[in-house]
Amino acid sequence: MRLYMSAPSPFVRKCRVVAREKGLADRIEEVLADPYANDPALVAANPIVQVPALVDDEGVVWNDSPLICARLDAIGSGPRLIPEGGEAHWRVRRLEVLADSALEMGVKWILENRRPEGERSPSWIQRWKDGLNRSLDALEAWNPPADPLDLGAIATGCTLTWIGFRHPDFGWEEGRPNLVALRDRLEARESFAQTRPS
Ligand SMILES: N[C@@H](CCC(=O)N[C@@H](CS)C(=O)NCC(=O)O)C(=O)O
Repeated sequence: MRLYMSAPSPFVRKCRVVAREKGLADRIEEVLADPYANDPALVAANPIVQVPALVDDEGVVWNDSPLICARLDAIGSGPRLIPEGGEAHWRVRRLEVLADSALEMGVKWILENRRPEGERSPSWIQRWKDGLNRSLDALEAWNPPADPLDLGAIATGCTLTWIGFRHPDFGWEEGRPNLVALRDRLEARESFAQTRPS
């Protein structure tokens, strides 16, 4: 399999962590591709021109980190990161959506800042910041467990580290001790240590 990736992408990181946790790292070739430069290999593989994109051994393209992570969870070994049934299944998926949505707001904030001077919208930036703060408060109240590991916690960990990486002055840790503890426990895992954003 081939995973198109960029080193800083938190959505990519979710997939790389899952690949390692599920014993699939040796079966996946990680290929660097810059979506914003319309990397030709990525354009050819993925019509959406986003990373992550997974091309499996049959040449089938899998887009979007939730779908890719679910696929890797299904075909890999070890305990399921998305419980297969019952309320536990939906809890993990809801948590993943909340963590990914927080991340999306952090990404929109970055992209708005990358617009040329004069095209940036302070009101949109404020909206993304407020949304990010509210989502992080919801995650803090949720207080996801790090053990047993699941995809909701992985998504939350990837979001937290990326927010600190891209928005170092935002100070997300302030008043969120549960999330700080979760981040620290997850980052101590080998799968997280091998995939830190750079
Ligand atoms: N919902 C997607 C989001 C992926 C995403 O936003 N990737 C960014 C990099 S972090 C990207 O490729 N952006 C290029 C673009 O949107 O043109 C997922 O979960 O995989």
